[in-house]
Amino acid sequence: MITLHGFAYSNYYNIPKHVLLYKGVPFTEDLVYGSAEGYEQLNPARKVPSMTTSEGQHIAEASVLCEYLEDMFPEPALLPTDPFARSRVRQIMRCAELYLELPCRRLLPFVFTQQTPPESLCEEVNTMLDKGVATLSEFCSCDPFLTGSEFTMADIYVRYVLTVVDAGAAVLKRDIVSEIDGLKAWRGRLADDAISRKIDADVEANKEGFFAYIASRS
Ligand SMILES: N[C@@H](CCC(=O)N[C@@H](CS)C(=O)NCC(=O)O)C(=O)O
Repeated sequence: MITLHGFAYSNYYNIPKHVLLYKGVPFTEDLVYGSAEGYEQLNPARKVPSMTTSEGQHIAEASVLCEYLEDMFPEPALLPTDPFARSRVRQIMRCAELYLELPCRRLLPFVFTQQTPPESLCEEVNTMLDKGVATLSEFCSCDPFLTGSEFTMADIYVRYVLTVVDAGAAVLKRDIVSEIDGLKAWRGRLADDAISRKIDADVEANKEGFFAYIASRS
């Protein structure tokens, strides 16, 4: 059986977890933080999530896990069959990560410590966020799903990307979700789903443990 390693407070962990639940693939969860002894054998980069396949192979990187799961368990599909449509799903995922998640992640230390980030960092992050907003505004119809009528991997990916975006962009007094037409309503629709509700409940249940872990490391 597949084992998903990581912790529920991680937005990246929740991406393959949502995919596994959506596809109905049986899996077990291994609650572990990246600094745990031996974790480097699962992922040398010590990032969460990682996954162990039924054959005992280890894989890491959230988007790579998603692609693996799509290859291994094609139904229900999370990628369209048309190559261009598939590339659009991947482009949304990539741009949401590069231009929204990763820049906002740079602000998390300031969120956690309630300190003001340097102006130069804010400017860099704002520039990247503008690129992300432009891309998602251009390519997401949000009607009802990001790319239109089909629910895809992009819907899952962006849902969890946005948790870090909310936290980071708040420091800049930006509400990225409101800057992209239709995204707020799309987000509400997705949240009102049994899998999303389960994952959100698991996040809440791990909150105390996660902050205790962070405190133990500082
Ligand atoms: N590129 C990685 C990023 C994963 C990532 O940043 N995970 C965070 C938790 S949300 C982590 O492991 N942080 C620990 C660290 O950076 O040491 C992926 O797509 O899986």
